[in-house]
Amino acid sequence: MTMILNKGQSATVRKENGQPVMDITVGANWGKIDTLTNGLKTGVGFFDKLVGKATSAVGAKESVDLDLSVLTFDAQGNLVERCYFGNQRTKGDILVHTGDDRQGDDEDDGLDNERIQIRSLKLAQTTAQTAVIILNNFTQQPFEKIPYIRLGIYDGLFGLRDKAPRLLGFDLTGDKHFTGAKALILAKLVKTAQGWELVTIGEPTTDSSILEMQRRIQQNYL
Ligand SMILES: [Ca+2]
Ligand SMILES: [Ca+2]
Repeated sequence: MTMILNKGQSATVRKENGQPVMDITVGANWGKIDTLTNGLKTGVGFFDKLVGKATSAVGAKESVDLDLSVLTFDAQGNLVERCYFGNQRTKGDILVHTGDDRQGDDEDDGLDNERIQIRSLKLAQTTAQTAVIILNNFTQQPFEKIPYIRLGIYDGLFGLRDKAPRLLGFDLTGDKHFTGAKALILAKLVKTAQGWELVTIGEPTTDSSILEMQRRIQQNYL
C-alpha cells in the first residue's frame, strides 16, 4: 500500500487481520542531487563549459544527508529516548538504528539508506506513551531538490538489506506539499489498552535540527 501524505492527514493503521501493529521497522530511501542538471537549470554559461566546469561536473553529485529518527515521550510529554544517528541503540535495544547514511544513492537502488527497528512489545514495558517517527535533512537542501525520497513502514524487524513486507509506503518525490520542506513528522505510535496504534501525520516542516523537531512535537503532536 502506498499512501499519499497530505498535510494534517492522520489515519490509524491496523494489520489485515485487524490486530494492532506490533514490532515494526521504518526506512528511508533517497538519492543524491545531480549538480550538473541543477547547474544547467540555474545557467552554467558557454564560457563555463569551455573552461571545463560543466565537464568536471559530469557525474558530480551533491550529497544529501537525510536523518531518520524516532523520539519517544511519556504521558506527560517528556522525552524518554532519542534514536538517531548520534544514539543508534536505546536502552535494551528497544530502538535500533542501522547507521548514518550521509550521502544518498548515486542511482536509485530501491533499498533504504537508513532504517530504525522499533520493538513495540518491549517499548510497551517502558514509560513511553508515544513514539514519533521523523525525517530531517542535515545538509539542508529543500525536499523538492532531492531526486527521490521514499519512506516505508514494515511489519517486523529488519536490517538494511532485508526484504521487508510493507505496511505503508510514502513517496515524497515531486509532492508539492513538501516544496520548501526540510523535515517531516511522518507518523506516531500511540500506546493504547489494545496495543500500539500507528497514526500517520505527514506534516512537512522547515526545522533544521532534531531538537527543533522535538520541541514542535512536544507542543503540537502528543
Ligand atoms: Ca543520515
Ligand atoms: Ca537507497
